[in-house]
Amino acid sequence: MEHSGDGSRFVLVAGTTETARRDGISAAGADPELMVETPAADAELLAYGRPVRTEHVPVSPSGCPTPALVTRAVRELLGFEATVVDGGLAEPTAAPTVTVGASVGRDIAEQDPVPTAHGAFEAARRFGRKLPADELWLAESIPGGTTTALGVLRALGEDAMVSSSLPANPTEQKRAVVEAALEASSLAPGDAAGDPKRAVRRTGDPVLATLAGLTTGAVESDTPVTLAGGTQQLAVAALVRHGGYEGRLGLATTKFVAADETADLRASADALSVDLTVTDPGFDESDRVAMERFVAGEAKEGVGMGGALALADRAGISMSEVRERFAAVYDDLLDG
Ligand code: AAM
Repeated sequence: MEHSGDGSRFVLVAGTTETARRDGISAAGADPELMVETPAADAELLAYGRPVRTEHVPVSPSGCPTPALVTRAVRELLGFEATVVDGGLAEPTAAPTVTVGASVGRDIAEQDPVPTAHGAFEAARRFGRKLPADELWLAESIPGGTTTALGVLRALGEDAMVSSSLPANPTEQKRAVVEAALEASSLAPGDAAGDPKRAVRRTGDPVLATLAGLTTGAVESDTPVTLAGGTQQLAVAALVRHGGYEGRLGLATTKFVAADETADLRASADALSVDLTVTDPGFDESDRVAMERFVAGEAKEGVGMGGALALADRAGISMSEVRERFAAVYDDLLDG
């Protein structure tokens, strides 16, 4: 693997929320049983390019591969440094991980779903403050994560809507789950404004807590941060803003999220003063099934795909090279 040497470090926070067990809420795995393993497998794909301790390459119920394969393809082309933080994994991973004390998030309609939120936030903050890098690109993998992101946005009083790994966003189901979550914590929308740790503990997930801590720590030591991902990263931005940070925050995502009319990414990014970069891998120029599934609105984003594409673009790597490498990574794993 070549090294770009520009000091960009990619950090994947991988974890779980039992909110993903609800039928029809997520496509970040073939079924709710397999979804439990998705973040552990995504971490291995980023680190090694293949599952090692996990059994499967995550795919959606209709066969869309995990966006981790796109991020991995860019990593093979660029050679950026990558670190995985355990943001509440439910299954073992063979990827080396940094621990911050996060544990599995429970369903947000239960009481106190993320008891490790405060500790994980603070440990991640200390890590983010010291982590050597000229700039950080922060990514996530957590099935059900758009629903918990909605929970956090509502608890903070932000009216942004979230996207989905499914082509048809189950927005009504998400709203109902979030309403139940607020009720279980005796919160009205906006009650946790200015109190990000409370919001993420009561209606969020351990990955959001960890990402918010990492971002807060990084900017405290003047390391620029780009949040790599879609509307879950908007929730991270909201947490960091409600923590009092008013400086620069970047967000890099794919055109699949930007084109999702059930979420209004651009307006929400503006409202949070986030600098938005939208990338287009040109998958519509391919007739490969894996890329067609993304064009059909599946997956859309995840494991920092939009950020990886932005890094490729900045390094002058063409999207056709990225597509070629993605196809090679895919063939090696899923067709071979
Ligand atoms: C992560 N791994 C994935 C994947 N994601 N593997 C396959 N498909 C995906 N979409 P939702 O809230 O609908 O579950 O969407 C969020 C999840 O989808 C996150 O885990 C994100 O990284 C992505």
